[in-house]
Amino acid sequence: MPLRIQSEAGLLGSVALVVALSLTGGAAAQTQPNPADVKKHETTPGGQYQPSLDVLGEKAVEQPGTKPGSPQLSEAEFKRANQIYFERCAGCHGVLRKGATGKPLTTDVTKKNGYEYLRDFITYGSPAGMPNWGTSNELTKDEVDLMARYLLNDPAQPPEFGMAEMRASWKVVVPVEQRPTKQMNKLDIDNLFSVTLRDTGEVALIDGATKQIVTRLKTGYAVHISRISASGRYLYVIGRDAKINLIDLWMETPATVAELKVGNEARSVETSKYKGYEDKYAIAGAYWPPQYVLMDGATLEPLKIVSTRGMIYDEQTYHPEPRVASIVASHFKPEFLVNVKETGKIRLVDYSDIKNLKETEIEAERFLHDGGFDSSKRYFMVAANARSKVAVVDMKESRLVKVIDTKGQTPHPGRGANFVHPKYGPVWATGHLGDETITLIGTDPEKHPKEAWTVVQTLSGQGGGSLFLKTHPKSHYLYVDTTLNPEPEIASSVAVFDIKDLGQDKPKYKVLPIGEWSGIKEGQRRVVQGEFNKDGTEIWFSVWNGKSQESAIVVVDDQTLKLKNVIKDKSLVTPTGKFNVLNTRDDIY
Ligand code: DHE
Repeated sequence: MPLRIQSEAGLLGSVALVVALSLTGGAAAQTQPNPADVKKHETTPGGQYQPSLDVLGEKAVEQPGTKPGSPQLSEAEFKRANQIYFERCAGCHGVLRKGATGKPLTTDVTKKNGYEYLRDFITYGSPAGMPNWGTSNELTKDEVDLMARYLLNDPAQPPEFGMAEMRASWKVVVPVEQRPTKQMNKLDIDNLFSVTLRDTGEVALIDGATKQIVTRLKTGYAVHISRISASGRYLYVIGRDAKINLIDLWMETPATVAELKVGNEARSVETSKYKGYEDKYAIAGAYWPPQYVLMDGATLEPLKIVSTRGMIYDEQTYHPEPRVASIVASHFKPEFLVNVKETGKIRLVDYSDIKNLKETEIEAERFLHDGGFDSSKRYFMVAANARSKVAVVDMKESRLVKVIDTKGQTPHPGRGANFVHPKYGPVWATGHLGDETITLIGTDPEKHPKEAWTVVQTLSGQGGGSLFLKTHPKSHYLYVDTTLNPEPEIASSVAVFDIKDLGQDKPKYKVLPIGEWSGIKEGQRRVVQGEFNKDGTEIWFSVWNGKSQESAIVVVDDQTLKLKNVIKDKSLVTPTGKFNVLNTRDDIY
């Protein structure tokens, strides 16, 4: 009997997208299927770019009892399987296995499908996005077997993280009254870059003019992003372990002045920017537990925790673990905009009265992820990535403007890129993980009402796997990375479009071989996230290599598109995101 491997939709949902792999052996014995069919099941860049909840995987959780008929796992096997589940599977299938971008893996579903079905599905993956864990050798045969058995048992319940845990983690390293009252160093703070050193759990502060590393600071595990307070004095850095470091840039040598953990897994942090509330509050969003936390801006004292559990915006069914994705601070009102991924709701949190907290809940689209403002900062554009849509919110009127189909697959804008198009006026741009499309959306309802909130143009870049694109008000170039493209040459270079030429048919781009310019010969040399200096005259790219390999930051002259500097240092391990103080503070992108 031939063994059949189904796509995710076919296996666990109702849509029958069945891909038969012509196997000759019996169902229990695995033999080699047709290589062309295996190829079809290989993971795409979008499939690879899913949350890995490593920190949660490390947490000790109670092993649920084995139900009659379910395979028994030893304590060691359960621990290992649980760790693999959180690192590899929970990002899509949910911490509680109730489904997110991937289908549910609760036992009512897994038991119906059975051990062999699960084993083969994990081995080969599916064209619908399930990675081919076995054939890619990411999991061994034994690990695949273990995971299939683990999934036939009830899910584990990871711990909550409430006020008691938060306060226990809270440290004020330097009390406010002992901090400087003026800037004590000679740094040009506006031109500092906070650089994520992902795998060492540090940020490096690099001077934008001299390109010297001012200092390196220990932060949370697999540190993720940096944000800057409205005054430019405080830097907030969050790690994937939900640890926030508050760094005072006024100190003689900038250092951490407070720390807090807001959960077990988190990705986003932001600070109040509305007039009268500068540096007053901070907010962080967690993946687990699903919640956001309002904090005192100068000490990180946790003030209020708000759960994001609730109903999915359209189906109105309960979701037990909707993660908090990007957060931005409004320039129009004392509000934070919080994107709740799985429920597809955007919550505008009014921080003017935290005791009597008011929220405006906007129905947007599921799988909200990253986004940024338009150039007027009145509108916020956020990608609902797994739905290939962008939702637009009017920050002045606190309402949804529109949900737009991006005409590409899996948009990933970072904060996006704003510029004035020669034909269509002001636009905001996003690249895509799933294909080469770069989508330009009109953002000026006053002077360009016909173009506003429609896709005015799509450009073709180097390929899929794009994470970030960037320009600057003073630049006439649009830079697009392709970090996760499977072709090494494409992943290690960026495409540059001349904005002046975008009125032509099929605009062409130049390729900057950033990886080659870095002089690094080993490794994958993935090029990621362009960031401008404060004057908008140069753009910095990270050359992101393995932890034990050499990495670098390559600086490009924006006028000439020529190499300007290569920043290398033994301590620059896995640099990824770079956050220029001025551009991050003022939302210039
Ligand atoms: Fe990020 C932003 C989530 C993997 C570098 N990333 C964001 C934001 C979210 C997010 C929700 C928006 C924050 C905001 O604006 O408030 N990132 C996730 C994930 O869930 C994911 C896919 C997997 C995971 O387990 O974390 C993930 N991110 C990565 C990386 O692998 C990257 C490329 C390298 C790294 O350092 O981890 C990466 N993410 C970034 C960067 C930003 C970001 C540089 C901010 C971009 C900006 O211009 O502001």
